[in-house]
Order: sequence, then structure tokens, then C-alpha cells
Amino acid sequence: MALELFDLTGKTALVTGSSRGLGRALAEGFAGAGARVVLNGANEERLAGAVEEMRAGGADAIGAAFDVTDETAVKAAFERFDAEGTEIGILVNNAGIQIRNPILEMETSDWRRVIDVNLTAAFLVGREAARRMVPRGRGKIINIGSIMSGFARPTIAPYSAAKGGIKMLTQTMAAEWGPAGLQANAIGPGYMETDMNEALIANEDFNAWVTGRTPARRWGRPEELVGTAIYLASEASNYVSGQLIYVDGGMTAVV
Ligand code: GCO
Repeated sequence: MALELFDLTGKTALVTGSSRGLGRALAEGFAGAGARVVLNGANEERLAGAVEEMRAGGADAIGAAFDVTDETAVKAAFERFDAEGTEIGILVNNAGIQIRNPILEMETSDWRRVIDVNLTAAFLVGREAARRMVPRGRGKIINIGSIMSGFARPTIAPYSAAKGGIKMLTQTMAAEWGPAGLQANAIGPGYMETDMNEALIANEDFNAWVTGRTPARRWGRPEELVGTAIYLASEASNYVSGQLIYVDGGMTAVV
């Protein structure tokens, strides 16, 4: 039956930055599709709370607290997965931060931090996951991009540069790991109701711009990414790779 194509039963998904926000919504979605989910976050307390809540909801969930920007910590985390027999078949590189400032006022340290979390982490965690997926001949990598993977607005240069890099890192992962049977794709969320965007939602002018500029005439909800993520994590997308799918209420399709 066609729906079986989307069944994640028997699969284990690691979602970085999944204690809250988009990552948490994706982890909930994968659990609902039958996957075992490995939540990740740098804050151990918040992570433990998220794992507990998911387990209370019936999910097969565990936590892995490690800093996705720290190469040594990433390697150690995957060595623990190996030792525990945890086979990560689905990786979602979701961890991300936002720092808003015009380029002329942007601190170099802020630039480096945003690039580190939003782009370099996807390289570090993706490389470590693929070191196990390639020999197995299968694996799904989903990188979280943004509408900023292809479009810009003032004051978010490092975020947009990182998300543009996510698009091309995804295509390179597809190029290098496709012959081994892996698929790497990206999701480009539009303006979603998340903690990261709290200040924007509260700003009357910005809120009016988003709702006027988006055909759906509203902000997106994190759970509205789940269907696309399950599709890209499942057998249903075995011949799809290197793609960036915008989930943005139509915003990038119109002027
Ligand atoms: C901003 C927002 C956006 C959204 C999202 C859009 O300041 O414009 O933070 O970047 O977070 O990434 O896809």
C-alpha cells in the first residue's frame, strides 16, 4: 500500500537541536511515523525534559547531549551510538541560531558563531553520520535550510550565508554519497512561529509584511514541516536527492 512508503518503523532518526522549536516538532513527527528518535541539544536539562515529555507521549525517544559545533564531541557521540548499537539511519541537521545586525555593525564573533552552528555543524555531524551510512549503503540526510537559502533581507547576513551554504552542502552530499545509496535533501522553512522569530512576530510592521507577502497570509507552524520531513526520511523519496523543498506558504513563489 502506498502509505507504507512513508512508514519509518525500524528506523532511528537523530535530530540536532531538538529540545524545542522546529527540531522538537520534527522529532515528534518522526516518532509518530514509527521511528526511534534521538534528541540532541547542548543544554542537558532542557534535553532531558524533552525526552521525558516525548516518552510520556509514547515515543521511543532517547537523548544525546553534545555540542554539534565541537568536532571532538560529535565524534564521541557517534562512538557512543556505535557502542550502544544505535544505527542512525536518518539525520536531520536542524540546530540553528539567529543573530540580527546590519553587516556594518555585525561583530566578527557573531558572524563566526552563526556560521559555526548553522553550517559547520551540519558538515561535522553529516560527515560523522555518513561515515557509518556509506558502508551500510543506505541513509537519509535532511539539512534544514531556509527561504534565506535563496533569498536575502537586511540584518541577517551570517544566517543567510549559512543557509545558502546549507543548500550547496546538501547538493555536494548528494553528489558524493549518492553512489553509496544515500539521499541528502534540504527543507527551506518560511516564516515559522518559533522562539527564534518571537521578536519578529511581536513586531506589528514585520508581522504585516510576512502575512501580506505570503500567499497563505499567515506564519507557518513547526508541525507543518513534518510531512515534508517524513517524506524525505522515508522510502518514498529514494530517487530524490540534492533538492531544497521550500515549505513557506508560497512566499518564494511570488513577488
Ligand atoms: C529572519 C528570520 C528568518 C526565519 C526563517 C525563514 O530574521 O528573517 O529569522 O530567517 O527564521 O529562517 O526561513
